[in-house]
Amino acid sequence: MSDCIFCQIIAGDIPSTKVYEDDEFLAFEDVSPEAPVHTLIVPKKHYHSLNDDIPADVLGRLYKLVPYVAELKGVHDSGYRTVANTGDDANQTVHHLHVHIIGGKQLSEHSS
Ligand code: DGP
Repeated sequence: MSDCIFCQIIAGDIPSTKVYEDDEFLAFEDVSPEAPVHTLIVPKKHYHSLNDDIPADVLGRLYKLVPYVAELKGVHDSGYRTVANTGDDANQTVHHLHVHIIGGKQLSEHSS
């Protein structure tokens, strides 16, 4: 989608700091990090959110990437939080499915 920021990042039209890339997914640093590690993983194919009809194998590969990217970022063993905000009440601001990987410090007990 041409008006989607993450599609423009995937296309290389908006610069990003890449952490990982393959044919199907891109991981890059969040522009407004909430913690020392704050990386986003996105499918290159545009889905608005988890509410879309996403094939289970795509979701499976996306979430299988999480510990790999966490390893690349050095938080695999120390721990990290994954967040996939969906819709307005969750403050989803970019309507392209993405998983946040947040870590590198002791996080608050609850996220609400
Ligand atoms: P959310 O939709 O609330 O789950 O989070 C979207 C995240 O995307 C937010 O943490 C900031 C990040 N973000 C927004 N625009 C850009 C951008 O242009 N570049 C990068 N690297 N991150 C962005």
